[in-house]
Amino acid sequence: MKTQVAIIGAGPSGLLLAALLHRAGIATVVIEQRSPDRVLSRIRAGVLEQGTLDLLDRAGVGQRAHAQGLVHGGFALGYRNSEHRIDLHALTGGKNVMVYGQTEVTRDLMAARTAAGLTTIYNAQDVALHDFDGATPRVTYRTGNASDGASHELHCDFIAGCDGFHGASRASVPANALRTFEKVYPFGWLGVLADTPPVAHELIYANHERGFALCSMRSATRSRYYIQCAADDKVENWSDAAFWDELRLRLSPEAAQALVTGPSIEKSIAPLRSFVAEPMRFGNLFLAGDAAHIVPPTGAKGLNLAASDVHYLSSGLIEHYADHRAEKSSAGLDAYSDRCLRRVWKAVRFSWWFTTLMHKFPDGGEFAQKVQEAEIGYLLSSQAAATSLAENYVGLPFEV
Ligand code: RFL
Ligand code: PHB
Repeated sequence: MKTQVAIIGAGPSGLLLAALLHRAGIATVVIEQRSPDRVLSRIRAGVLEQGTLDLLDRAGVGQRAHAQGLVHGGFALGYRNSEHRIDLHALTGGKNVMVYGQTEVTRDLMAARTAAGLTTIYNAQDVALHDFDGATPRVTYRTGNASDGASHELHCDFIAGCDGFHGASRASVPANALRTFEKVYPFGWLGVLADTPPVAHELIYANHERGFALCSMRSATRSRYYIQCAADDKVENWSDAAFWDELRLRLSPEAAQALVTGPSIEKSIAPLRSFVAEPMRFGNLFLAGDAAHIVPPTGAKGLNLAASDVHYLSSGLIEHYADHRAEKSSAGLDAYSDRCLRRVWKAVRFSWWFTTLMHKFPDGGEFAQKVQEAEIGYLLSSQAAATSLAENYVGLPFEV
């Protein structure tokens, strides 16, 4: 089999890239390790920046987000028994974010791909990348069951590694060609999804002496809540009742009173880490999204960074294929890694800062605790400090 761009991974990065390239007449094959249901069962991001929404529109898949997504012009910062509103809209000169789940973004992209009759190979096993340092890259994989599955080979011009943090793409780059930077935080997030009305119209990010809590949502009838937990905690340790009790303790009395509880429909623990791999290009292999970088979810930046990588990669590839000269333009592709990394590091900084501000650090000591209190006090009393938070939260601009 032959295509122009082989895309590894059918998460939001891979499917969005495929949709943008399809609009420009570029052929892609998407190869995914899991089943479509498994991909859609992951409950992850909830907040989209305007730039991400613009890209969904450009890919022709933004209609349902506009119809069903919730536009938020602010969020609440919970601290010392009360909530303080951060007015994103006023502080950024009119910008908002949209609350629309990653699962729905993925579902919309999958539906558009199916409607266009394009190939996604699900349940691919032993996905391996070859010869991407030369002009004729290949991807091999197997389909069918483990013992008698059929082997396949896909030839392409470029490979896009969109297969997340644990994928095959970054792992196939020689170690001496890669520099990695990592910070693992000494706690995780325990998340619960429930068919209950959200506690408030906007998100609440709460700093509490018992640990961080976040009240988010998916719709007017579906809530998503998180509480900081120990890094080695297990979901089995948390009954629904224990989760709701702990969440209530970390909210203001008014919010605790307003909280509507119900049975969880999903419960999971996510570790928190910051990670960047540099560069994001190796010959004709390009890494995008979580395959290249991870941020802790506090700043709501992971999916949005994946989208900005895809923006730069799709424009580089479109420019390359649109050029009909024998020596094709590669300016956009050559600039890809540096352009992405400049925006990635700003989001890494912001996500680290907001995580440090809002969580209880088990071995932080009294000095760190005092500095955290002073910083929250500063944020709540200084328009300059709140503006910096708001500008980063709604998303820094893409480079042109
Ligand atoms: P994904 O979503 O991990 O998709 C990668 C896909 O590749 C497949 N795969 C392979 N396919 C073929 N061969 C292999 N060897 C493969 N290995 C893996 C996988 O099955 C999968 O389908 O990466 P992608 O597309 O780069 O998307 C990144 C986002 O998923 C991630 O950054 C966000 O979810 C992060 N995140 C948030 N981001 C935001 O922008 N806003 C948020 O509000 C937000 N909240 C969150 C989050 C992440 C969280 N967790 C669980 C870490 C909240 C949480 C709790
Ligand atoms: C979510 O709704 O899942 C969500 C919202 C904001 C975050 C992280 C996760 O910062």
